Amino acid sequence: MERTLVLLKPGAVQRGYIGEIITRFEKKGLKLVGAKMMNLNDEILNEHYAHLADKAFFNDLKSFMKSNPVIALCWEGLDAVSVVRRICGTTNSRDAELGTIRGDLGMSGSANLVHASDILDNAKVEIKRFFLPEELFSYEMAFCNFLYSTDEISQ
Ligand code: IDP
Ligand code: MG
Repeated sequence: MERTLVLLKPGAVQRGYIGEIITRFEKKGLKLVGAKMMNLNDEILNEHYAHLADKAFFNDLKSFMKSNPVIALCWEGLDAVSVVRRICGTTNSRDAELGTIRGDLGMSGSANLVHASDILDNAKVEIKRFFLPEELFSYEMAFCNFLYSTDEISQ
């Protein structure tokens, strides 16, 4: 099973979509193994968005991410990284497929409601960036035999 990081960005918190977005991941069958509200600062954002440091929108993006608290979530499941990315949709909400979080709930290429780790190696780094080990939980889902086949559960 993989774990991946999701951030509910300031727009999701302000617009009252925390429940709506969490429900989409829950309904899919992902297991929530970590959740907390946080105020982000330059230190964590400079790391988290290091791949965008040379972009003209970098400072605006950081200001936006600091404008309100975010919700950090860690989801677990088979192929969780790619499954969560597909539930979120492509970066620009106006282009994102209908049925995705960004495609259904947003209009912006920047204020696009959610962050989701893009690949497994980055997910591992990002989960450590946002969660202490004791803030992550391991537990059995009582219905996992109905969510996965026996061979999938062991992956
Ligand atoms: P992702 O969130 O879909 O993985 P990234 O390319 O990693 O997309 O960009 C991180 C975040 O930076 C995006 O989610 C979005 O908030 C912001 N961003 C990306 N491209 C643009 C842009 O062209 N203009 C403004 N903001 C952008
Ligand atoms: Mg990204």
